[in-house]
Amino acid sequence: MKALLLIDIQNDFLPGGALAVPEGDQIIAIVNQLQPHFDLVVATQDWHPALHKSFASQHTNHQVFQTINLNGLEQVLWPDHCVQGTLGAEFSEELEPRRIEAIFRKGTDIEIDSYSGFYDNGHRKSTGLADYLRGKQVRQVFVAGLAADYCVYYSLLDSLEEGFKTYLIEDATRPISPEGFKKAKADIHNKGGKIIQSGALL
Ligand code: VGL
Ligand code: ZN
Repeated sequence: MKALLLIDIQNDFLPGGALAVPEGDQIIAIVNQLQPHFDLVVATQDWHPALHKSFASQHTNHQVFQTINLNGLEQVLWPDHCVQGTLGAEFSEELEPRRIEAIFRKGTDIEIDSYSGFYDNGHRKSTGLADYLRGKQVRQVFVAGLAADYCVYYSLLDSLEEGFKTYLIEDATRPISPEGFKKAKADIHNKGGKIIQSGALL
């Protein structure tokens, strides 16, 4: 079975949002076109408590996009984003919701960030996504969404590590930093992931 994994297509990651990814809105039409071509569509939702420690606002004398050590892990400090229950945390209204069979929320623990849809950044806690996919007989995981160099990238790494044949749909993602995305793609390729375009699936 083939699954389409939609990462964090939420208002705060779209133009006008709190942590807007440049051109993030341009992936949505492609994602909607792709959905009927999969056996299973699953989404992740970045879902932070208001006082999450990945937010620069929770650290005095620190700026947004600075890096700190948070409980032993390197942590980029983000603007407040995807706060539970806010409009910014909602999926884009343009995203077709009807084929999404399950939503995996992440970033809910105030003390640790979670880029991947599978595990937190310390690999301490699982979201259950890998077992869910295995339970549905999924062998191939195709990843799209935002942001290419953070949550999409870390989800791809975990998907590979969990043994799924893993694909990045390149034109169905956008990065925060183009340089970061370049490195991420090289890493994914080196670890056995495939980088494809949506046209190959339509
Ligand atoms: C993300 C930074 C912080 C993402 C989430 O979805 O890529 N990036 N939280
Ligand atoms: Zn976040």
